[in-house]
Amino acid sequence: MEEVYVEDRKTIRKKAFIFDLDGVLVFTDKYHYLAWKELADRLGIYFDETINHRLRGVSRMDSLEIILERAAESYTDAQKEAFAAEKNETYKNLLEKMTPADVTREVRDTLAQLKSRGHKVAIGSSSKNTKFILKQVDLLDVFDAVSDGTNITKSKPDPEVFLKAADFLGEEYDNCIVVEDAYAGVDAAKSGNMLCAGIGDARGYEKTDYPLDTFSDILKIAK
Ligand code: B16
Ligand code: MG
Repeated sequence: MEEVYVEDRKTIRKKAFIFDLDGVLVFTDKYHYLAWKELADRLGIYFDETINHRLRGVSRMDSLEIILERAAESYTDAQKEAFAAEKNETYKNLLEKMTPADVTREVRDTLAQLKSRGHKVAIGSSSKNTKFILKQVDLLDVFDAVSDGTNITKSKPDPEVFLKAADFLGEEYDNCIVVEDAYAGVDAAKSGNMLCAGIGDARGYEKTDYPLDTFSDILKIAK
């Protein structure tokens, strides 16, 4: 009897959605680029848009390591910490320019629709600036939970950020659908035993369960 009840409850349970931030809800890669470029130029290290693309979904320190691949000298951990802090200062000054107009009507309406259909929604982002960005674009109150770079020890492709988001929501992992734009994020979702919808770069990735042509396509998979 108990087993039937549990099974029934599972089948009627609404999926929860966990959204990556950068590249899905907002587009801050241009600001990351400008901030890393300023640092790289000061250090005399070559940096371009192609290298910047490799930084998508990757943590701040891992991003720095990618940039330093082209450095002529090696740096101490203390110097690397200082470089990352310097970049973040520049980046945060650029983020100050963001306003609610940086989130499309399509994104806002889709999130509202999901919530009105009874789905929980959370953020799963590598960024330590997540709450600052959400505040700038007036999305902070929309989410039931926020898991970000401040509450994890391992960044994507490790699933920790998404597992924490599910824990914060009180959801089982296999009842969550992650929405991602980066390969590292899709890998993280899949190794966390979650379903994954892919937009942008991740749309064509073979590990993506639901390719999205446009953000509102999420409503087609919201059951
Ligand atoms: P921060 P996401 C990621 O955000 C960005 O895609 C990635 O480029 C950045 O290095 C990372 O956040 C860390 O950001 O320096 O602000 O802590 O895509 O996981 O939302
Ligand atoms: Mg992303």
